[in-house]
Amino acid sequence: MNSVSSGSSFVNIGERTNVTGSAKFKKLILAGDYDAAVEVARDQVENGAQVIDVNMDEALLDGELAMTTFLKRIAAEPDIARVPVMIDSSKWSVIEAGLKCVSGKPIVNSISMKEGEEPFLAQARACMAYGAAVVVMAFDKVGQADTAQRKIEICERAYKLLTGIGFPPEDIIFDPNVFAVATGIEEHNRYAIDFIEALREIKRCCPHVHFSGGLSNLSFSFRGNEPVRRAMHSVFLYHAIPAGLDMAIVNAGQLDVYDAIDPELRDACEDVIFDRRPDATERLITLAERFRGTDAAVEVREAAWRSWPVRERLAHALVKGIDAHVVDDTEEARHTVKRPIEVIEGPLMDGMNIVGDLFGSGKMFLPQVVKSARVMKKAVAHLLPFIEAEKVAGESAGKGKVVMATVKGDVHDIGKNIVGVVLACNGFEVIDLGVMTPWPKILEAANENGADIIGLSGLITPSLDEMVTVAEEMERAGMTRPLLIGGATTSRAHTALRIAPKYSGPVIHVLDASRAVGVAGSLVSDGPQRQELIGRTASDYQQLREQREGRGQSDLATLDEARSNRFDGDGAGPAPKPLRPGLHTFDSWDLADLRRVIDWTPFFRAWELHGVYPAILDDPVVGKEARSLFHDAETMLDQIIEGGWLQARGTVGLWPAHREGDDIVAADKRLPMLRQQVRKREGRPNMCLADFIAEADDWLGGFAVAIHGIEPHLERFQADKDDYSDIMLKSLADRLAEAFAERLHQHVRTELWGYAPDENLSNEDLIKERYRGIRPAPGYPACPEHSLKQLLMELLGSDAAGIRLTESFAMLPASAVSGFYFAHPDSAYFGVARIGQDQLDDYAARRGVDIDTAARWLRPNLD
Ligand code: B12
Repeated sequence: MNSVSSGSSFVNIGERTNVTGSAKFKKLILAGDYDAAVEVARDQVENGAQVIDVNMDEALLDGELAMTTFLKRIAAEPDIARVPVMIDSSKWSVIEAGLKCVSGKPIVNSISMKEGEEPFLAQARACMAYGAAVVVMAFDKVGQADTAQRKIEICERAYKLLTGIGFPPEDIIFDPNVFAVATGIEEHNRYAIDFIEALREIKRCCPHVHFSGGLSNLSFSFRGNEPVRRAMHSVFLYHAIPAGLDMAIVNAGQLDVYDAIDPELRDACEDVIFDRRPDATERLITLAERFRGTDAAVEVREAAWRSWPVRERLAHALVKGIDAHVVDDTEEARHTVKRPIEVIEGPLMDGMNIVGDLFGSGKMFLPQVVKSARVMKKAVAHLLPFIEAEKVAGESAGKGKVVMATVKGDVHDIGKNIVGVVLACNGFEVIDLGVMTPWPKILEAANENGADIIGLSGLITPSLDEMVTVAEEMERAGMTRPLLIGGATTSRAHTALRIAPKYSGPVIHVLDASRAVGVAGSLVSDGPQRQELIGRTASDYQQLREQREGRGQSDLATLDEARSNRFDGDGAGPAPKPLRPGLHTFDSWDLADLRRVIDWTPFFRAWELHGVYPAILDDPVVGKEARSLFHDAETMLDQIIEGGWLQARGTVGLWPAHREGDDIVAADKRLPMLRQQVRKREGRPNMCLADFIAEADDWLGGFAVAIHGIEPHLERFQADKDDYSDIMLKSLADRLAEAFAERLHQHVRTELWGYAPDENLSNEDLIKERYRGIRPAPGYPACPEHSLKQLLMELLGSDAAGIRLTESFAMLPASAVSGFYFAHPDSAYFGVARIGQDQLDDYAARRGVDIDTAARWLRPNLD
């Protein structure tokens, strides 16, 4: 339940497939439009419902018929049928009819003791016979339980009766009745707090049970005021979940992040829920009017800070990342100084210094810094025309100038952009040349702008060579300015061994954005720290080189020896013939479907928030920022999906294949694979992907996926100086690309190849790769040579997922993944690691290229 930030295993029960709660659903069912009604269910599941509540209690309907028709229809939809159904009716006959036609474990909503204990137990026995869990309402012959004491007393009695007939306690879900609060009737004031208190006590005295509740009742007196209802529900859940509430019937999309709710409204809701003051209802009613028709969670209120002096307002806006007033405030500040540049040098830089200090001391996190940068950029953009009008040439607003670029052949730039933003926040002027930048352009830009530093970025290994080229060209041009190296594929070792020796100026590898500021700061300072850093790094790198020279390389087996120690998987026989061999193209895979299988942990890592999702949302240090970032990500995903911003295109091929030595021959194309050569312990094979393919009559799959359509949106964000949204969209597109690779692989296993038709895995299982088969990608350690992408694309046809390869075999669009499918039951990932000259020669011959080219492509595996 991320939207209310509990991070627990809370379950949302979708409430739209209920004729009593949804006018739209009722209309569809009354009209017999079951196709459209099924879509309502799908929509719920896509929007995060983990159970769907189905209710057909409508006087004009044959409830039993409607229930069974609908349940049968959704049972035939795999993406809906994977979530349990809650059969909801006040009529037992409708429930029983429903129980007869659900597969999987159903939940009955509900039974109670309102007719007495005997009928209650009879219904419970019937549920038990169907293996169903039951919602037990706190209701007896006297009526619905309203006080904490009555709730506890009824639930305890029901628990004893149910466990007495052998009903599994973990299948009991108590609903202790959520009633409306803030109704103006004094007796209602304790309804919410009584519910929460009762949960705690029932949980204690009835072990293993679960709790559910219908949330909409709570805010009934605020009908028509959605923002206030959402806030009340979110606040209520925030407190009820830790007390034991496991699930609730709720529209998951209509909850707010607790921390993002306007504090005044949040307090007022808490006053009501906890019955904290006699005038709580009155105050909430008064306040509610202010929020009618607004979005309480995101509204940036005109708070006290708006009356502060302009310098302080600017600092506050920068630190908090609020851009709503920054242009007005900058304009006001401009009138208080002689020259517009002084606004930048004065209040704006003061604000950014605070941001830099907070980030440097770990009190502020990257997403906040990026939001601050957006405010700064807007302010500077407003001032620029005035500064230019003054025509004072050669003036720089910052500490120093950095020219940054992702090198030729490489396409990814999230990391570089983050570094750029962080440097800009710390007073540097950053000239970002974007991606696929050839070296002449980098040198030219550095000269033209009088840059103090050049920074290079690269994601894939071929970029390492390109960085060496840039260093060589800087040397040839007689440059002396420092060269910074960064990006996922770079390392201190590669920088020391290969790049630094080519350039006599300072060369420094920078691990991440937070370190970039210190390094760049020292490099532009006049003080001793510049020489200190340069000297320290140079001797550090020298030491590394000496160590490498002195150190004997790990012992390699000869290629022949490695081959005779191959992995023998032939016992398993060839893979089954795919149900649908050949090529399959998907022009626009449903993004809402992909959203469900996103692996969020790398998303947070990209924003330098370290931790595993979902636990990160509750992390004591970064939890608050993680929740806020996640909220923004979810909001943008809604926009991406609803606005059709992006398209997921994919191609799959399933080809007859066989092994010839270390080559895989698929559909007559030879794919040379690399074999581990590092000597292994006794009994450990020297692996090669070809080992997973039989010598005859086997099958190999291949795929490419890409997320298209990002450019106009990035352009819009760039025009709006909005780095935060720019980086957010790119990182979401990457997540969607990876989710698509995961989802397509699942589709292949269960349907296209079909060797695992009954596989039914949760997202966590998918992330942990608990399935048969692997999908190594060219560039990943089992298959490290990037040029195989060329062969893969040829196999996949002329327009595989609309992907184009650069000269370094990077894929465009940037959010793209491609790889091979192996179905062998023992197939597993491994790293090829270092190979010998014998394998290099052999590979060059098999791949049909000269040794130099092969050596260039395999450089990281040769060192
Ligand atoms: C997420 C991810 C993806 C995502 C998105 C990539 C991205 N965001 O850039 C997707 C799914 C699209 C992807 C695809 C591929 N990936 Co990938 N991917 C990763 C992963 C897991 C994380 C990269 C990431 O986003 N990090 C977060 C960002 C913010 O960090 P960053 O880019 O490193 O930047 C930070 C620092 O490096 C530094 N920095 C960066 N630039 C600069 C510049 C300067 C001047 C300075 C000072 C500092 C600096 O500061 C940044 C902020 O802290 C890495 C593995 C890993 N753990 O690094 C593999 C990895 C980068 N991918 C890899 C590969 C091979 C691929 C593919 C080729 C696979 C394929 N065949 O499909 C494709 C290529 C895509 C393409 N378009 O061509 C390899 C690359 C190594 C190699 N052998 O070439 C890696 C290292 C995995 C591995 N272990 O093999 N990938």
